Amino acid sequence: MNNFRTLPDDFPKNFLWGASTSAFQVEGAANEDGKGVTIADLRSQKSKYLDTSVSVDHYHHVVEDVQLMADLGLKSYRFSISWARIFPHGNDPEPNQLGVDFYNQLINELVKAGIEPIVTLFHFDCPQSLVEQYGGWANRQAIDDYYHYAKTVLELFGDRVNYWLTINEQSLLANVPSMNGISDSNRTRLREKGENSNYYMFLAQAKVYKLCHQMYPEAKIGPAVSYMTNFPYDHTSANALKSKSMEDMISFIDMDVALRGQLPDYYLRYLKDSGLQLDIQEGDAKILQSGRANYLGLNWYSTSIFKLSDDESPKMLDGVISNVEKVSDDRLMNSEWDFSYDPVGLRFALQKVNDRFPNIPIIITECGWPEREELVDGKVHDQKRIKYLNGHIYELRQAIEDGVNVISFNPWSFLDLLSVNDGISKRYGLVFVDRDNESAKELKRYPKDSYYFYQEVIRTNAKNVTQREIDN
Ligand code: BGP
Repeated sequence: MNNFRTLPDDFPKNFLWGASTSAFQVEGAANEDGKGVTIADLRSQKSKYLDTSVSVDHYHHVVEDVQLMADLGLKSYRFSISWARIFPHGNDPEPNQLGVDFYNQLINELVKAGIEPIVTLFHFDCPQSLVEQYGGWANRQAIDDYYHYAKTVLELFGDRVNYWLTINEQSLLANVPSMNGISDSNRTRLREKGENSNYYMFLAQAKVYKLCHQMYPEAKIGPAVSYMTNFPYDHTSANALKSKSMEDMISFIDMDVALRGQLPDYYLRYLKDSGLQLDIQEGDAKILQSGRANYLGLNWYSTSIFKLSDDESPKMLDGVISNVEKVSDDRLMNSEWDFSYDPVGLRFALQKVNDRFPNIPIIITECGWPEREELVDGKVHDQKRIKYLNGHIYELRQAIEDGVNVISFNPWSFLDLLSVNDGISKRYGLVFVDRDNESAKELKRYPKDSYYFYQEVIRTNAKNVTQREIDN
């Protein structure tokens, strides 16, 4: 008798081909229908590009946008709920009905079109009021307020949502505390606040994992983790170790806590070496242990090469990563924004995750290629994005055939949107939105060439992706 499992030989029939966005990056209507101000709103106002007030106005184009998704053939759509649209101050006694109505409309339109909603609860947009009230995530109180918000959202929409993501790219929020509205003039105190916000976010999520399993035993819930695959500059052990420890601190930490229910040793060592104290209280360990994720969302874009540097000043994030220098590799196709095209890196990354957590279900929650683009006669010939998609889908199939349990692929982004720091000229969309940093114009939507390429991927379950490389 053969007891070995049979490896899959292609994408499964029920594979969820999707696309991804987040609330503040697409919705607009930042001050409409009772929504409260968020940190993302304030950060965008300080940017030299455009702010969140209109963005690409998905709030008022929701029916049209879901129709475009349906025409594309999407099986899933990953988006986020704006906490401050549900609770304008983050912790109001009652939810804001108009905000609830908006997400009901969106979710109902998706369900009607046969598109599975994949919902992120918190994507870089902490309600500003929580920062004013008590310092936001730098305070333990945020655990209860996030829990209350998540519970409300699970109650409101859980009958139609099977996939939940608790926090998007927590490690980024922890290491760049200003993204959560956390500040301090003293650098060490700022890092300590950042690490405590990290700890509180772990505790808050553990409580929400547990709650979700109780409320909806069939649902899947997990973190959306930023996964940058790092390669050492050379084969010296010192560079290899540095590159590994960066991956641990930026990516695996969020997976390890979510799936193993405890703080990993490499993180405790980092805290000790940096002289940073966590606000650990009795009962915390039990909370982390008793609430675990049951799948992973991975945001994966590209690979990077790092080299140890003699310069002590932090070269990456806000202090965690020091003595390191990013080295560009001219052998790869690079974008203006320092993204490299390295699809085999995705397969490699997925194998590593699967080695660490065998057979864990994985959703690729982001993966995408930025370009400056212009509309010519109503068309956008985004050949590089097609090359990017083709290469990554090709390698995704390899990973699935390796035995990695990938169940869904959601490229970033469904439509052009507000990038975190670079306005709308850094476009990722399958659908072009006719606006620029200066003017909202008419916000008309135009499917790009990549939209039609991806439509064929979905229609054929990727049978059109036969070559590792296509020309750009
Ligand atoms: C991820 C974020 C997204 C998205 C993407 C692209 O880190 O989860 O929100 O913006 O990166 O980054 P950027 O907007 O900086 O180009």
